[in-house]
Amino acid sequence: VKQANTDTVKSSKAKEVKFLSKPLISSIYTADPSAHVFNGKIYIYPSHDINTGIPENDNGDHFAMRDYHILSMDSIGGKVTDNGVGFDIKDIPWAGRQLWAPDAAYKNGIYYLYFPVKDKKDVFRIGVATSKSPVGPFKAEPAPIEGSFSIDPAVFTDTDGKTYMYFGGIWGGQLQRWVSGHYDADGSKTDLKQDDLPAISCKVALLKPDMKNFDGKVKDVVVVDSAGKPLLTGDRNRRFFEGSWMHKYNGKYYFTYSTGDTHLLCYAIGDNPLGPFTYKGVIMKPVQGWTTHHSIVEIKGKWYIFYHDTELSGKTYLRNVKVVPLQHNTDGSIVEIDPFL
Ligand code: FUB
Repeated sequence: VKQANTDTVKSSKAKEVKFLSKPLISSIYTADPSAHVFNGKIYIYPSHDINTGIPENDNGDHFAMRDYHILSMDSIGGKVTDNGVGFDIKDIPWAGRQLWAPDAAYKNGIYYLYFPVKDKKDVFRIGVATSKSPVGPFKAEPAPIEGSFSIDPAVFTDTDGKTYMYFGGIWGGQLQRWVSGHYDADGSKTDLKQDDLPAISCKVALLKPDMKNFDGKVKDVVVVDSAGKPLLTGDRNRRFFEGSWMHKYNGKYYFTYSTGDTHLLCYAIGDNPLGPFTYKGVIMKPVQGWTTHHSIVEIKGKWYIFYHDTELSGKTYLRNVKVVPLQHNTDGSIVEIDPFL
């Protein structure tokens, strides 16, 4: 995530346009919506944006979120309930600052909340917390998931019961600082100036059956072009930046992600959850606001994309979540969405 604020320009322009969809909730600011259906009900696990007064910078310091409110609704278009604080940074023993985009999963009567937060050395790690209720309160494990780093966990359970975590984000999400396999505190702030190298990949790890540990090594999620070549760093309209998600449709694995500084949501298709994935196209054009982050979920036989923009505030760090239908064509391609009418 980067904080260059282009919102001022975009928000004044946005006053003249209509948005495709309305914010799901306006009493608090929410972002990065990870949506799931648990027991027939829709639950949304978003970031909870707050105004901290911290000046904007390229590391995203002003995204200094401190808790999560889990939202729920019985159906798309129905009443949205804010279930209050379900998890608080003060209850994470190892946390320093910046509680960013979460995800959740359910297994055997337990709900798992996965969250990225900077540790006390200012390094992003991913933690897990559990609850018997989908809306919390969640209790954090005493330490981050061993071997985890960076941001934006997205947890996918395949039809064979195996669960994978996709994670990572470059620039403010620090992924570029892990290319050696270890954290480089003095490493680059961005992926720029290395345009001819393969793009930095999103990461994926199989989760152990306990849902709290990685099973084996973290692997690269490689996105290739139609010729089978990995996308390059300079290919900024297509390369992975942050905010990944996985859904399975007609036996194919759809890896979707944000291109960050070019503000697109893209998709790439593979034959197995570990990839490689072949780049296919854009699923959503830029929204109002710098960041773009989504989840895709099937609800009662129809597919939806949850995302955020800055309609309510016009400020890049005070976002609001939305939902619109997502359409797969018969050939497996996805219909590109324009978030403005
Ligand atoms: O909400 C903080 C960060 O902004 C997320 O982790 C990124 O995906 C971007 O949406």
